[in-house]
Amino acid sequence: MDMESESQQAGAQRVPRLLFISFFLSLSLSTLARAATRRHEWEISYQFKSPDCVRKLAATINGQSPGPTIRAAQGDTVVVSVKNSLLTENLALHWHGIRQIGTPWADGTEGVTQCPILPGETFTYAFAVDRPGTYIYHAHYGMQRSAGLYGMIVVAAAAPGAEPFAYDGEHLVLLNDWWHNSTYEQAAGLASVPFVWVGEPHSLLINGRGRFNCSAAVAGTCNATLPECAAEVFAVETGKTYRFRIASITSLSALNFEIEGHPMTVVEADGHYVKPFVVKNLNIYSGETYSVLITADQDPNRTYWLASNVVSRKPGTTTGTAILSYHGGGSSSPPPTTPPTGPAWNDTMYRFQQSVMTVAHPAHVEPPPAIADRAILLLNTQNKIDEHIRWALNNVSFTLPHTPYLVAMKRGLLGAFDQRPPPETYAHQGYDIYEKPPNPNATTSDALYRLRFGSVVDVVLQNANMLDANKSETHPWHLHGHDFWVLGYGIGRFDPAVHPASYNLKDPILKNTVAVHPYGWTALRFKADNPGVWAFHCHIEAHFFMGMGIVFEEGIERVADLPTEIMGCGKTKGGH
Ligand SMILES: *[C@@H]1O[C@H](CO)[C@@H](O)[C@H](O)[C@H]1NC(C)=O
Ligand SMILES: *[C@@H]1O[C@H](CO)[C@@H](O)[C@H](O)[C@H]1NC(C)=O
Ligand SMILES: *[C@@H]1O[C@H](CO)[C@@H](O)[C@H](O)[C@H]1NC(C)=O
Ligand SMILES: *[C@@H]1O[C@H](CO)[C@@H](O)[C@H](O)[C@H]1NC(C)=O
Ligand SMILES: *[C@@H]1O[C@H](CO)[C@@H](O)[C@H](O)[C@H]1NC(C)=O
Ligand SMILES: *[C@@H]1O[C@H](CO)[C@@H](O)[C@H](O)[C@H]1NC(C)=O
Ligand SMILES: *[C@@H]1O[C@H](CO)[C@@H](O)[C@H](O)[C@H]1NC(C)=O
Ligand SMILES: *[C@@H]1O[C@H](CO)[C@@H](O)[C@H](O)[C@H]1NC(C)=O
Ligand SMILES: [Cu+2]
Repeated sequence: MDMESESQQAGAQRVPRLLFISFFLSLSLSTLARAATRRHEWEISYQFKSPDCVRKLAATINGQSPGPTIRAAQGDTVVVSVKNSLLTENLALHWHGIRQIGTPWADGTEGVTQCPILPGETFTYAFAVDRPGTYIYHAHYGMQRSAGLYGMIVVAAAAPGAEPFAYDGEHLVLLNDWWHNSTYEQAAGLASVPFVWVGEPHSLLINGRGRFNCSAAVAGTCNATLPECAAEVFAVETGKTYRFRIASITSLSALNFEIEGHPMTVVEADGHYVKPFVVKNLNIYSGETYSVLITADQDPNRTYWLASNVVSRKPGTTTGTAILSYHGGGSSSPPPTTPPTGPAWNDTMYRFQQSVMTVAHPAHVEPPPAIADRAILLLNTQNKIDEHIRWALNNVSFTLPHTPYLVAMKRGLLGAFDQRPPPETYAHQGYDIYEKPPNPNATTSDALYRLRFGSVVDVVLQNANMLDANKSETHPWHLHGHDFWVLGYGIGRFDPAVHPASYNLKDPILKNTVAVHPYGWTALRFKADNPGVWAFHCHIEAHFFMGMGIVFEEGIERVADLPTEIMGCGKTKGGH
């Protein structure tokens, strides 16, 4: 049961004691006085689902995929007890966009912050939601997220009127892509020689609903009249303004989202208020969230499409659709038009411009530190290791250790991972980002970047050509444990002697996920002020699986005693 309950500091004894005490210390008394605790009890199991009318096993939360929405208010504590009933599969759940200040063990990143939750076990996550905004949760173990384990977190502002915009009603839009192949099939393909690629998604889902053409499905697996795969209907009333909270949890696809006939004013990105701008449609990358406002000012006697289209890769998937319905949702008839098809999939500059336009709301600017203590330049390349296709950063393709870094570092288990520091930079002057990698060979490593506590760190992500000629993809990079300022974007080769002069230090947006455009670069800055160990990786499920990530450590000595619940795998004794 998803027994959500609120209690004013009641029931603390139900949280594992260690988790709670450490967590308690990190909260101020004034916050405690008014904060509520939002409790959820989740059971994770495989069930037959037909999200796009085709029957497939999906990993569900209390029988649902997407899982239940977590609703809380700023300053609340969220407690989710997760029972793994997957029978033969481990599990970990990540709270995407929640910084886990004081609770680094609750980040839910298998191999980084915890051991996996074993079948039959229950693990309790407890963390504060310290900022209002739109967030996501999802599995963070293997490619489990693409099996359907995901949902939304909505944190309301603590005080009414605290937000720099107003609206009459709210809707949630959770975008995803979906395959009929199992995650095991997909992962085995990625790790095979020769490489087997699953291809473009079979469908695009909006709030877990899509539509596959049954005549193309295996006989007996597809039923187009199932209520489960009927398009979601979003109800509006004439003259009112609605906030749509939009999140993308795609495994692969960059998406463009449009509400036919209703321009959108972008007001929030990843939990931060945006200097409002109006778009006909919104580009959204995996791991990003936005809030947009629309006004219901069109002919109420017909319905309108909500449409999700693949961009950045040559699309092979039908538009994902839902329906906007006036008169409070009176009609669910399909609109009389064809669904919007979005911009040209290869129009990089169209997407680039929206990225550049996303800056902080004038009344909510948090200026970044003027200079950084350290700059890390990361060249993103596709490589080969022992004939396997991998992704690498500065020639290093990431692998997760068996002992979570948080445990290994706190307990001094030096043999648990590669102790050599990974490369800070690459030969940027001589590297032609438009050519196939001259030497595609790379190495694998589980080394991590150790950051001085409190230091200011710049990261520049440089995109490049893949193993195939004339090909460079968009990568949405996500940082755990922090938000970063987005200082700048470019297309072409980043030059550390030139481009930092053009950084936006005036009103950059803070985000937790950002796009690196094809053949482009993106520059970020963050403060290493959250004690813990934090993953930073491409949010494309296949890319992270193939090594596209790194890990940061900061202030490990300041992390409180770890809960034993996160331990029990890998090395448990010190030495080499
Ligand atoms: C996905 O499933 C289809 C149909 O069963 C199969 O032909 C294809 O090889 C599978 N792809 C992968 C990567 O396993
Ligand atoms: C479904 O596929 C069949 C066969 O390929 C095609 O004739 C039909 O037009 C398709 N239907 C839709 C709604 O796209
Ligand atoms: C398809 O689903 C509908 C609605 O649940 C059901 O009435 C119908 O029997 C199903 N068709 C088949 C062939 O299973
Ligand atoms: C919608 O339908 C109602 C009732 O038929 C009619 O009075 C109204 O004028 C129509 N509105 C528009 C914009 O066509
Ligand atoms: C996009 O691809 C089409 C062909 O598919 C080509 O005609 C067009 O020039 C391309 N546009 C851009 C911006 O590259
Ligand atoms: C990667 O390693 C190769 C040698 O194996 C070297 O030639 C190349 O310059 C390195 N690339 C980067 C980006 O460091
Ligand atoms: C890359 O590695 C392969 C085999 O591992 C080797 O045959 C090849 O010569 C290497 N390429 C370069 C340019 O060193
Ligand atoms: C890549 O692009 C260049 C320049 O646009 C062109 O000359 C070349 O033929 C292309 N190569 C391939 C394999 O498409
Ligand atoms: Cu990627």
